[in-house]
Amino acid sequence: MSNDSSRNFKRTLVTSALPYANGEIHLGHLAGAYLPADIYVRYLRLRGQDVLYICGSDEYGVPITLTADKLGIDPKELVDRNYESIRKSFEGFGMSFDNFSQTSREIHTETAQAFFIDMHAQGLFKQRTTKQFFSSKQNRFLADRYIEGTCPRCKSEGARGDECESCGATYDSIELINPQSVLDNSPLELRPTTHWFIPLGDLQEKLETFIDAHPEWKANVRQYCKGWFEDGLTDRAVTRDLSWGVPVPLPDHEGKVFYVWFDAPIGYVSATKEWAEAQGDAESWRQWWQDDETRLVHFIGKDNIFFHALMFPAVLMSQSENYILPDNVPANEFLNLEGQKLSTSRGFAVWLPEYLEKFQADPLRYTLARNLPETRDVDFTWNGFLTRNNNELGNNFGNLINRVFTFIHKYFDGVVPEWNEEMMTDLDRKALREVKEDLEKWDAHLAEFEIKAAMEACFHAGQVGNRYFDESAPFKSRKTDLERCGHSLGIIIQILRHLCLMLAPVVPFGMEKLWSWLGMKTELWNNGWDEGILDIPSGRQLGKQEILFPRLEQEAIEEEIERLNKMLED
Ligand code: B3M
Ligand code: ZN
Repeated sequence: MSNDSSRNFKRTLVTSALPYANGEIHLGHLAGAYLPADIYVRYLRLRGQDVLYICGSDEYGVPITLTADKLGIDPKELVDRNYESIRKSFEGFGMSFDNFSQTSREIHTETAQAFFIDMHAQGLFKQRTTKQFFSSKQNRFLADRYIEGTCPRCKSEGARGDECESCGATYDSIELINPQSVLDNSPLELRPTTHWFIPLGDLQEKLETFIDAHPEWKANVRQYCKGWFEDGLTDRAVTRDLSWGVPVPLPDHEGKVFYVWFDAPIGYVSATKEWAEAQGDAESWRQWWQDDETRLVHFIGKDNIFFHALMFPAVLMSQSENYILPDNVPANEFLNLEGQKLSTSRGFAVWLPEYLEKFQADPLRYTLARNLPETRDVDFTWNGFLTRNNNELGNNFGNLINRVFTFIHKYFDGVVPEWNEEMMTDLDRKALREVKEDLEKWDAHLAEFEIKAAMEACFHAGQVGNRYFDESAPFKSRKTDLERCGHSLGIIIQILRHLCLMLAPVVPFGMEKLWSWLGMKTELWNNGWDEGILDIPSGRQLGKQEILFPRLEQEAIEEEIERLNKMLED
């Protein structure tokens, strides 16, 4: 591979941010942490690299208990339900995780607790007592999200625990006037409570050295880190007074659990352990986390940078056992929808389960991949989706594939016609050279996480294929020079083989089919590259094709646009 940094590594561990099990997946999630990671992982598999792709749902935190309370069900029931639904829609979208776990599983409790105990035993945490609101009626401390009162600034009522919706002020909940529980309006009192803090301030120098060693990281990630260093890192509590979470594994600390951002990233480790156990080699997780020849890559959205670039590395470097640190944290910016910010609370989003009820995964994967928020926020529009599907996926790629296969089946019994060096013209050579160069560019860009640029090269190769088809005109030579006609088709089959490699990580459903129609013997996702870069010889029997990327009519998206418009009016 062209990537310099990958040369010293034996294997790559890729993670996508663990989605909160508090609702469904929407397009914003996909464009941020999921599709780019899946494309990258499929690319590595295609290139024959040893890669493990880990994810799972993030199942603790206050929003989960709030939702569960509202529905009158147990938090565990809620997260199990949501887990199942998220897992299913990721599967429909073609996410190729090696393991998709849950942080509410036993293996995660054990793993997260072991991380905590290790740091505690080394005396690395600071213990501090602060005052927090307590409901004597419910006999528990309340998180900010459960507290309401009079705004300390504008004095309006019904202000939330840490911010006022009337005046927009944010504050510490202890400043709130007449604090009450949102659950039963009972009055609250301040009581002392003890928590453990990770001393990020003390670790700042080490973290700066770590970030400085990665000038190749995306500018946005480095920029954010620089800002936090300038402000100075502060101690962060890793525990909370809640009932839903990983229990703090110390005596006499009932009612205390880990702060969800402490345990969630450890979920990557737990999910790897779970995977290793399922493989029948429980200890093999170590090679993915504790061997310096493993490269760790976290795909996330920009709102998760702090925790993946600083907080989790701080935890990893504080363990007494050796853990590798992330080699890269390719964070994406945000996706907007029809020119507006997504809003999950208002439901202004495109939800994956609903999308999959009506459409195929490939067109969405393609559309998002062509317009990823790699360096700036981008906009998704349904009309853009339609155009990409019909003009690019359909015309530039699908039609070309379909025309060539139809032609070969009709006039050459579906066998790759004779094509050879003696018959090569400048036109043939130029086309083959161009797609080869596109493939090389594609490869170099993907190795650097530059998916959009890789897609440009792929799109260009499609244009080369179409132009070659028109200019070599087998549909004319068929009547005048059947040998020339066959030779041209042989060349186009080579072009399709290039396209198949380049499109495979992005539209895997379609390309797995094309791969088999091309009569490839090896598994696409197990170093298919090595076969894919070789000529497809004359005489090979091709499979029977079908339409890969059907056209979509305007009506198909009208309903979606209307639904969103209505939501904006409400
Ligand atoms: N669940 C936040 C998010 O989905 C959080 C990520 C955890 S990654 C360890 O944006
Ligand atoms: Zn206010």
